[in-house]
Amino acid sequence: MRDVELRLLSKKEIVEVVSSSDVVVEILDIRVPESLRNRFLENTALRNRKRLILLLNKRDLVPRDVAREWVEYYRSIGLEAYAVSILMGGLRSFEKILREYEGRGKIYFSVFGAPKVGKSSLINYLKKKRSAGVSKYPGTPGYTRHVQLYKISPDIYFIDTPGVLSIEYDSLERMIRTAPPEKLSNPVKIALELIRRIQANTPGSLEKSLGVSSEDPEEILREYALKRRWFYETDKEPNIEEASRDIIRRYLDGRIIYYTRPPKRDVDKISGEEK
Ligand SMILES: Nc1nc2c(ncn2[C@@H]2O[C@H](COP(=O)(O)OP(=O)(O)OP(=O)(O)O)[C@@H](O)[C@H]2O)c(=O)[nH]1
Ligand SMILES: [Mg+2]
Repeated sequence: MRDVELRLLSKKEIVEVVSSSDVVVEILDIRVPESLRNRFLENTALRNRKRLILLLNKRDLVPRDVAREWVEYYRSIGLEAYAVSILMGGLRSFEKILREYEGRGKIYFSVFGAPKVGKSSLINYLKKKRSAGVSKYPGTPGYTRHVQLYKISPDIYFIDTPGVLSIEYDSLERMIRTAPPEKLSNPVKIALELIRRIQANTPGSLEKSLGVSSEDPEEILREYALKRRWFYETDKEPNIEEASRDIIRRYLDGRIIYYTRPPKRDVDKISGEEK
């Protein structure tokens, strides 16, 4: 059932699009960037000596210091990263990069990212901003026929990929992002794990966002269903499935405050001790 409509990029397609581009943009959700990184894409870009840019999007959903910590973290491991908010038009750093390339001949940017990180929003934003130069060319030599090319200025082209990146290392994010909440077959199990993560990373958030006071994840689901007056028709018990779907939806659209922080680098560890 799941995954039917989702078109995942194959490794072959990733390699093809990366080879056809000069700059590779990987969009991540700044709330959970590590869960959504795609190492295959990053390695392919770096191995092919392409400029790799991480756009940590949805900056508006996290506190300023958290955004800064993530940017510093990625820079500390040698990656070029910027915190942006495509929705709010907060893209100054990225637009500066685009300007660097103006007038230097044709340049191709490709945009990748897991589902719902903001890939289409970025392309739409850039197209609108430069509406005078917008045109769309389906398929050009070297790309798969589904790849689309957008011209956003006389020299700058964006390659829009026909699918999304697979989420390699986080099965919870994979489940949440590959089907709409109403189609999930096990929403309760997913919501319970999500609640545990929210409690561990942003304590106090569920109380604030949902108005629940329970601590136990299953109790939270019951309490929230009661509060919203969602009951099963059969036995009139609180409908925890509906509550689960609602919580998943609220996480996706940012109505629940939830974000992670970068791993702390262990300063006490003697360097070279572990590899
Ligand atoms: N809060 C916030 N939401 C954003 C931002 N950028 C995009 N979104 C929202 O994130 C959702 C997904 O955006 P899309 O542009 O459709 O994401 P996508 O990566 O193209 O998604 P798929 O095509 O499904 O893979 C939309 O509801 C956007 O409005 C942002 O900077 N902040
Ligand atoms: Mg899209």
